[in-house]
Amino acid sequence: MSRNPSVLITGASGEIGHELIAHLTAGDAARQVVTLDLNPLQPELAAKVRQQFVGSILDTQLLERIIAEYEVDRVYHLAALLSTRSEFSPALAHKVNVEGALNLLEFAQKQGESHGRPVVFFYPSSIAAFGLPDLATKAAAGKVKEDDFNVPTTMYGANKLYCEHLGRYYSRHYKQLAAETLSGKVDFRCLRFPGLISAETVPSGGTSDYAPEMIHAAASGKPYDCFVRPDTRIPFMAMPDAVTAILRLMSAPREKLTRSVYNVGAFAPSAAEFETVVRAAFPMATLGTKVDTKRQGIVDSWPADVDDSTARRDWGHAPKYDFATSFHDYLMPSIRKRYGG
Ligand code: AKB
Repeated sequence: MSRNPSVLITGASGEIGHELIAHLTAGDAARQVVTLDLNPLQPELAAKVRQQFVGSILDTQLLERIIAEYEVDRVYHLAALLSTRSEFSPALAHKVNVEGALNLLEFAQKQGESHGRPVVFFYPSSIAAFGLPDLATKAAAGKVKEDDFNVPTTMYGANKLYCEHLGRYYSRHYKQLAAETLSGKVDFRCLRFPGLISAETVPSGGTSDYAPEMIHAAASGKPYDCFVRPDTRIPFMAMPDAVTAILRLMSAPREKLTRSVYNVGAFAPSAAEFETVVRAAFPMATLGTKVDTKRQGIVDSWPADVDDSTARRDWGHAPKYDFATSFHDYLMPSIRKRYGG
């Protein structure tokens, strides 16, 4: 039983978890990290963490066991089914994305009541929480603010938007009719991520996956047909900037934060602009377009870009990589090493 302040990361074997573990376990600020995922961590990551639990966020007995063994004061709840997979299994998506998040918020509440300190809780929302009604409105809207167009068209987007409200409830209104004040034990902090691009992992089950899929396919010499139109435009971010944004938000003084949920952006190229830079990097790549009209409809409902001025003002969001440097300085060195060439 370890009563040292610990960090719990759910979905730790996923894209964001992969990079987050490396940051949280490095240097003098290293924290004791405990992970929970359906899939075991890769050995090099497993070696960095205090303990990995292989199991489900729906297993409340397992969560009770973690509460009994660890004193958690930070939760990074990354486990989720992404947008495309959620559309094929909407009831399962609700269980995992909503009931799972509720389980972790209850976990954090119990921990906060037990050790008396607020549990800082990170929750990754998504541009999928937005719903633009048509392409003309999307084009006219440009950079969308957090509170505009909150009408998601996917189960995943509805899950994300509702969990944003759940988190705000636990932070500010939890059991508001109880005799004693029980709210405030969870310090809920949330980022609405754009599409994320990692050099280390290829996402699965997302609808923004066309960009990372194109890059990794070209680098590995595989033909790839992009499933959205060339003019399709949504915001993206390099994975290192996503992790930096998480760490900056989580370490910001609570009094600096004017909201629980923040937009964060970096660059917003069209699919055609992605293809141009991929072709320039991999001239032999076999790239085409084969529009999946249903997945296209999802991406068309997402904003062309986001207004992240509040994040920049409140806690210093400042992505290191723009479109060009994300490709040339971040992706290409790692991808060439990974695939050779
Ligand atoms: C997805 O495509 O579902 C995710 C997202 C944009 O949240 N990458």
